[in-house]
Amino acid sequence: MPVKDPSSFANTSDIVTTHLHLNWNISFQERKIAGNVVLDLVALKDNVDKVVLDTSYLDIRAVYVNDAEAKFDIAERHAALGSALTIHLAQPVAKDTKLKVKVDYSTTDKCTAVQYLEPEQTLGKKHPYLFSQCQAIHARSFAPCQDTPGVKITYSADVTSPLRVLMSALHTGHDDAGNGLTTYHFQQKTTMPSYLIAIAAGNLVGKEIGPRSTVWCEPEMVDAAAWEFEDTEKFIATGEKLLTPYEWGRYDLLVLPPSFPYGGMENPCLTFVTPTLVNGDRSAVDVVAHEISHSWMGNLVTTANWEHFWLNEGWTVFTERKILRYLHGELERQFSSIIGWKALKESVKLFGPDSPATILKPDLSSGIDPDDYFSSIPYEKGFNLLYHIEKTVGGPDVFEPYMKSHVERFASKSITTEEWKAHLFEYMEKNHGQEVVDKLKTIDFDLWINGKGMPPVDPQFDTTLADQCYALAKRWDEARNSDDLSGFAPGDVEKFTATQKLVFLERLTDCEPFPHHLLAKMDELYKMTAIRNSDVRFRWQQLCVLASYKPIYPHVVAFITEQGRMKFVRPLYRLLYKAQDGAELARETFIKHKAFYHPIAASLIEKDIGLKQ
Ligand SMILES: *[C@@H]1O[C@H](CO)[C@@H](O)[C@H](O)[C@H]1NC(C)=O
Ligand SMILES: CC(=O)N[C@H]1CO[C@H](CO)[C@@H](O)[C@@H]1O
Ligand SMILES: [Zn+2]
Repeated sequence: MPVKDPSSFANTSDIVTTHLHLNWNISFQERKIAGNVVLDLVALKDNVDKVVLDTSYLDIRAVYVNDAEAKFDIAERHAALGSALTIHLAQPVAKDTKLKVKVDYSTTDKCTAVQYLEPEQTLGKKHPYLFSQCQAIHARSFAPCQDTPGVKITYSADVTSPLRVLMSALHTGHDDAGNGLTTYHFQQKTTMPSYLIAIAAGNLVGKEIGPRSTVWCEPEMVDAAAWEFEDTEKFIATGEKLLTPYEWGRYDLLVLPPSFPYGGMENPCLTFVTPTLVNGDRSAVDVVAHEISHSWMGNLVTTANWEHFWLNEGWTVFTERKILRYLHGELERQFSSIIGWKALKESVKLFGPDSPATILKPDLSSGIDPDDYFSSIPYEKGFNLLYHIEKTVGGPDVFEPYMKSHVERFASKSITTEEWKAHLFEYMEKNHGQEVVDKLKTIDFDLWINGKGMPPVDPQFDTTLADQCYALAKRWDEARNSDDLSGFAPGDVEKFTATQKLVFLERLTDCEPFPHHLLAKMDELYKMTAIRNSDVRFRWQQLCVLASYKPIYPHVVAFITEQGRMKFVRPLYRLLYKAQDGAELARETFIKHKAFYHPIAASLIEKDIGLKQ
């Protein structure tokens, strides 16, 4: 029986979904999806007299149970969680009874899962586009369902659209539906949580990049994207070596339009990625290593509810850095971990070290929107806990076989932190005996899992690859008290990789805000404003806005209105809002471009700059 999910109304302790089928008609003109969902359910106990589903801003027309029209009611909306749809069964059913529930409905203009783009917002400018993002609790706004990661389902879909449709499933064929429409058929045979249902439709073309991988995007970008992501198969093969055979058949990538709010989303068979990764230098493909790692961590072994989200993300970051280690060595893993630590420090600072949002396993029972707690904390505090365990139990030789056992033990399940920990102890005792269990017991798990603020242990990562970046940052920090800048030259950063530039800038943002003449000099010598790598561009703009350096403001406005990745736009909006003469500019920019952003991003930015509570 699934554990209670504070972010869902579904009565999953009574009855659970096993399969979900979507019959959808897409209308770009009306900006809606209309059709029905068919749920296969099975009762877990006797005397079940209703089915409660999650919905959000849906227009529900009729409900059928085993083909007979059924009574239903829709509860008043909960601000974050949406409206419970209660379907009354004509007769109570006994344990193990199977039911087919069909709901006729359509989405509305308030749908938070789907963003519709006008042709002008796409690369080709000729066709509209739509894409979904369901994590954490938005699947309920495009289909009534038991919207909890505690329930794992297979799914299928028949989607009729004037433009090509892709989903997080295998494409099994398509038929001409007349009037210039095509019906696309999909099937996902591996069980997965509802938040991984995903769709995109638009002028999409594919280019093969590996034996099981195709890159999809608008034709204007497909060659650049195929080149950027050429290493995809290497990452998958490394994941398989480390863990278990890849289960999902295909691993395709979809490069989204610029308003996609995340770096990537691990939708099965079809990872969604931001176009900000396509830099022409393969410098940001670690996001692909991350999304591939989700094929095991998150998609196969899934969090039971959003309080244990770190089991998805902490484990995925840990696996992603293992892939880095296999391909580029331990020093690269350490370097990447240093960058993660910095992101963690910033998140803790943003929420405040005493904020409940800094807890690895936060309490969501008050009905808070899980999106409000989204940050680096589950990713990096989670990573650091696993890294600390790895060091404590004897390093990779002991830990890597355990990772595999974790996947084998929990594949196709949804688990809690407590279940994870019990298996960890069980595994170590069985394979390494009391000595290693005693080592594990030296770890203060309660403090790691339930404590606020930074992790209780400083990881002391190896700084070999960071030292040059730190040394250069130190020279600039010291130059603030000197008139002589002749010691700096373009050659200082000539041999730096994009990541080293990033770490150099990150170090500078830890210093006091810089005097403007130093920022001007740095830009003149290192051409910082012109760098296209999005992470480096972001850090440079952050450094300048922290110092209220006004020449950067127009570049910031350009960057936050040409892409909508929350990792970049949210901190820049917040900083601009606080910077000298920046508050008006931040608000004006947002109001003018609100329609550009994905609904999830827009709602959070509004909170960031005080336009909404
Ligand atoms: C989709 O639209 C067509 C044409 O209007 C209609 O016949 C069909 O029933 C619709 N499908 C669904 C699932 O609503
Ligand atoms: C999660 C869950 O099971 N919720 C509810 C489903 O309905 C029963 C009976 O009304 C409740 O007791 C559950 O709490
Ligand atoms: Zn992730």
